[in-house]
Amino acid sequence: MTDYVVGDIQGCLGGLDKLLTHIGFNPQQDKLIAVGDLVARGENSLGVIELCYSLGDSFTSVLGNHDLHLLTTQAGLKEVKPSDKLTALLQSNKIQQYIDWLRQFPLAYQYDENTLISHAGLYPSWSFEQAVGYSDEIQQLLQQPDFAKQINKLYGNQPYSWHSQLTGKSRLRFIVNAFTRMRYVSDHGALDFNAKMQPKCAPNNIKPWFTQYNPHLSDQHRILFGHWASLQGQTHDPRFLALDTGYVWGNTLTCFNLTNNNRISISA
Ligand SMILES: [Mn+2]
Repeated sequence: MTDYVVGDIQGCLGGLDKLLTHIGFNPQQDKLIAVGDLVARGENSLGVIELCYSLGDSFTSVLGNHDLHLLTTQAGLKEVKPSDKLTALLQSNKIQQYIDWLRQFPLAYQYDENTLISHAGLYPSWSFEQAVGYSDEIQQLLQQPDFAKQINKLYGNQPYSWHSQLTGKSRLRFIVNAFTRMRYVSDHGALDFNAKMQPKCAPNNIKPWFTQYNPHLSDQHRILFGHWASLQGQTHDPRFLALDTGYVWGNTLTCFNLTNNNRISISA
């Protein structure tokens, strides 16, 4: 009975297969939790979705920016980008079933009292409880019949900072951006969507979200996230576990064993 969290798979079926074999994953006993970005860019997004779907209750995920993009693309609200290599998935006769399966996943998943999983991380002024509540707001939206239209309205960068008084579209847009697109945050709490470099190359006015002080976190907390391949799995703080190690770019696919705290990576 082992629970694993896997980094960004991004359509890399070969990598996922290899990793599951390597860890001896047994869907009768073990559980796989993905940090999102299941699809896009890799060679077989359809195969990844088929495999994860087939795991039934042994699989769960949080949604990443590419997963949300799939929902709006499938609804015809966004152009299909050839570089995403989503054609086979979009043409699958089970696509509707897969979309309905994806849209039941949250943006943030609290695994236990001290462990939170989301695609991009935890906005520095949010507690776990707040994060889960904000994630629920989006999950409710994803249950609406016109979910794709609603999600499509949330594309955009503003507002850059969070206030608890935010309402309507601005509030929901910030929540989606914090959970699926965040990397750097300014000292005033503003998200920076342009910077994707390694922290040692970053300008002084922005810091990785996980180095900005969060008053709600203690040494016991841990946050598992993906989305940021240029970190190469390094945050230099044991509370923050960066699991996107860029398999789709020829590097490694990483998973974290929540039972014994081991990190396992396989090479592309
Ligand atoms: Mn991402």
